[in-house]
Amino acid sequence: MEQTLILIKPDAIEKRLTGVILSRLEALGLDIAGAKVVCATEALLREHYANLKGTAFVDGVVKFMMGDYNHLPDHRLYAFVLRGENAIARVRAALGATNPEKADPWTLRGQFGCIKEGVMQNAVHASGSPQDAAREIALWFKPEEVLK
Ligand code: IDP
Ligand code: MG
Repeated sequence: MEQTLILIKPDAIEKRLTGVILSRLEALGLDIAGAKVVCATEALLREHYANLKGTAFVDGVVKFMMGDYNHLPDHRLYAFVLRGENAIARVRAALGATNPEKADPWTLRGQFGCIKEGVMQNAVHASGSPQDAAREIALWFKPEEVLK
């Protein structure tokens, strides 16, 4: 059984899409094994996106993830651990491509994402590999916050 980290991003929170996104992922047969509201610090986000270090867009991504491009009263993100057979690949397929303008129209990013001010506002994060999932779940959740 695989686990994957999901983050509902500020654009989706602002548009009140959290329930829609979760329900689409639950419909894949995945279970919620962890759930929390997180006011992410810049340090946490830079650690989460360590693979983007040195790119021209990392600062914009971090600002976006802190809600700077949306109308939110705080830095909240909604974090989930979902689990199920082949959860990582199946959730990524449901999300679609990173660039919402290139994502297939039946995917979450294709339907709900957009590019604004040069920043990809792509609604939801999901781990890309088992190694990423393990690293990201440990970053966002304490062990006792995730069902065994
Ligand atoms: P992913 O979210 O599909 O796994 P990553 O390559 O891990 O994509 O990049 C993380 C996030 O950084 C993306 O979701 C997107 O918000 C942003 N990003 C990725 N590539 C670009 C780019 O070329 N320009 C602007 N933002 C990008
Ligand atoms: Mg990624």
